[in-house]
Amino acid sequence: LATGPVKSPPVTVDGFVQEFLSELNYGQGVKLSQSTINDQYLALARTVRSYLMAAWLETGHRRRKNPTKMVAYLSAEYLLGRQLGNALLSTNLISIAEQAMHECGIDIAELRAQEIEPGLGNGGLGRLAACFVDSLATMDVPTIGYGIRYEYGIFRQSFEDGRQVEQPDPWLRLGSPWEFPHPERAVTVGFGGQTEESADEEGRNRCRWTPERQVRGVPYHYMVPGYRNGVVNTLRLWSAEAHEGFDLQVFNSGDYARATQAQTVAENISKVLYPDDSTPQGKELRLQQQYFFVACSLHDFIENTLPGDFDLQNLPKRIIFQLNDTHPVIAVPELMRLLVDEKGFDWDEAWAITQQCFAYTCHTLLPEALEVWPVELLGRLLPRHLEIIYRINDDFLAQVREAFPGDEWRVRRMSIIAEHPQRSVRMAFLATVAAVKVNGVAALHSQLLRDNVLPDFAELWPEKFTNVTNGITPRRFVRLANRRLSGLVTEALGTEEWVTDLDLLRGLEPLADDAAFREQFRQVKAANKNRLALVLEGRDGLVLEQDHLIDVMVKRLHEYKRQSLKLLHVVSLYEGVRSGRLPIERVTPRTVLFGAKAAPGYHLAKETIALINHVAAVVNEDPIMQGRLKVLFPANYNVNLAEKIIPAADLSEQISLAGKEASGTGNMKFALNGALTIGTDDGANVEIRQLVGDDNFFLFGLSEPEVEALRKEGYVPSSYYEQDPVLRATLDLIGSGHFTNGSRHSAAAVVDNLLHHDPFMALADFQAYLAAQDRVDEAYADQDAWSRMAILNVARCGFFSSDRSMRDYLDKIWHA
Ligand code: 26Y
Repeated sequence: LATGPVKSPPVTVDGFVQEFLSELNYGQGVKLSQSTINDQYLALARTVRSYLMAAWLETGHRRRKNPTKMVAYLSAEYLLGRQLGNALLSTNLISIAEQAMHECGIDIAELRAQEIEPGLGNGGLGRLAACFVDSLATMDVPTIGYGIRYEYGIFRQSFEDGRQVEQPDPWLRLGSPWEFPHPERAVTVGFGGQTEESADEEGRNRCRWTPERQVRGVPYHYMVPGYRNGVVNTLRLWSAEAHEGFDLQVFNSGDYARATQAQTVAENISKVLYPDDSTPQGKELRLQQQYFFVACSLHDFIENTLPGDFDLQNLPKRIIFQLNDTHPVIAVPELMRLLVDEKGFDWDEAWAITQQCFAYTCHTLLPEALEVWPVELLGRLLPRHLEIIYRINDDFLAQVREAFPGDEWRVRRMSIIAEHPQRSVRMAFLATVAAVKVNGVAALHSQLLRDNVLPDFAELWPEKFTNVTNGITPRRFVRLANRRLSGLVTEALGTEEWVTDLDLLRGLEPLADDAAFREQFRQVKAANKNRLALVLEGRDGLVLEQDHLIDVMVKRLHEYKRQSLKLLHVVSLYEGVRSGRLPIERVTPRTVLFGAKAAPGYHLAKETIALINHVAAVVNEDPIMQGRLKVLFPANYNVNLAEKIIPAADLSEQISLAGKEASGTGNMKFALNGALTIGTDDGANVEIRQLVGDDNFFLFGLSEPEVEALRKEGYVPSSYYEQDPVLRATLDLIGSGHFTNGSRHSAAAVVDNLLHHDPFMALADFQAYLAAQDRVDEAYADQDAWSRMAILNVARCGFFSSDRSMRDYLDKIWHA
């Protein structure tokens, strides 16, 4: 084993060139002169990855020698983003690799652009998992990330006539140099079949599950490098394969389709990421995915990671399984099954162990987003697990009855089994019953989780509930994404330590009052806008006005996030100028940049996308705006585009209805890259505002208690339309078909919904939002004052490092 943290010599440019050429010649089998860009990309990736290999082996070796309590992060999604840049950063090889490629006559930027990002997640939850594993490696916490190696990640979005069209994302088509398959560590997973009881040798009743069919889970390992610390942790993603290839007899008889049918069915399990990130439709395949990866992961940890003679009584001393939302919660009955049915533990012993091995993070507040599985489906797919869930529920409800004698209403409310509208298993309840701790993802969210989502459980077990505010990795989202700001910060602080100790950004505070620093800070932003302009031009043929205020709303498209409110603001400006209400000189030159994917089955979200594109087309073409207002909507927002957009933003739109966004993490990325936030008192916005100060944050809108009060009172959206002439003119212009080629029809879905339903109260917040945007304009007019505010945002947001989130999990939950 190597002794150093990274493969040491040769780290000269010449040495690197030699290694690169050797990878090209002997790894790819091509000469430089004949090589394609993809050959070069693969050779560079392999060269860089070899510098992580020694550290990877060393980390594994060290952990086996000195076993401690590990963290197993169970997540159905990891939205990793491109790997090459991060590998270069963590090995400190950026500059050497750049020079080496230059000597070979290669533009390294072109190679980096060749990489297709693994889009194995939908949005915030998946990206959070990626940030967390980065921090855990950087902090040298023994961690293993478990998940699914989807063959197709989140769909690629394009627009046709402004409407979203989804294409598959074959991210593995050109091969990935970042994954290492380990078929020899494959695991078998069962589905369906029956259970039966029989007596064991000691005459005790034992249950046996005989699955009807089996699937093979093949692990693929990915490196998770720590930042320049010689640590590389493992992300283990499972791929589904047929248990026994195909049926040769049937194949030989000529029925090829039937011969490979079992194979197809098995492979479908890890074929594609579900693109819904809200309503958990009762999709059988999704439940299969969940059980598949969780069963593989538990088996892998217990049989392959623990030593052979390990006494499972001590399991809680060696592992904590963190449940990333309810998606992996079927792990709870699976661990019970392993302990009771396969390892011969008594029920009570097994439950005592299980209850110490799990912790649960909830990421939502929308009741409709809480996963439930119909009993009928669960019983068909996982009959033994359903029995186990019933028994867990019986024991749990007995506990409730004991704590609250005679309160049968409470018992019904708290039952893991819901009876209506159909008998189903409430996965969040199961998770809460099993977990050592239950946490929300921002202070407000954790409070509302206790008060509104799981109040009965919080009453029964107040000490079980806690908060860990989300964070983001400063490596990818500042150091990599914003090299210029990073350089400026390092120069100003005289150290690069901030990359792993983000609280050091506090040292920038005095510089907010330094005119020269403010000027440098503005130059950074200008250069980032320039880079974004080049990206958008090349990728989408869009022209970014670099002297505009860049106003950004990027996130999944959801009614509660209120992209439509942002759109109303845009149209109100345009309508104001057209109607003469608003003198054009009073419009701050502004580009509104949207990025958003809608779940393919989410009608209103897709209509909203189309409407934004229609408005963009008209506003951008109308000479009346004289280049003062532009709307850009590049398709296929993803991690890579985020890394280009966020550093260029002036204004960050975080405008969800208060009480609906659990945390948000984009909000943190913007603030740390020197954008100011216009936002509601929601999710982590609350904490951002507390930290940066009211003067450096544009707050608007109803508070969460006000939302509740208004709802109680009876919310009538049309009354705002009637009372506010600006809102009326704005909605009327959209409704008139002005943006939709005279067709009122295509705007109607959005307008009618706002006027007659508006469950997320966009109209109630409209006036306050416009007033806040006026404050933005006023502040932006004084560039020096604006820069001062932006610098203070950077200086005061060190708290939002995911390193701090990990410390919180370690202290409050894992004790690893
Ligand atoms: C079960 C399936 C339908 C499903 C799939 C994905 C359900 C939910 C999701 C994803 C949810 C998600 O991304 N939630 C976001 O988590 C972030 C990280 O905690 C939060 O910052 C953000 O507010 C929340 O919406």
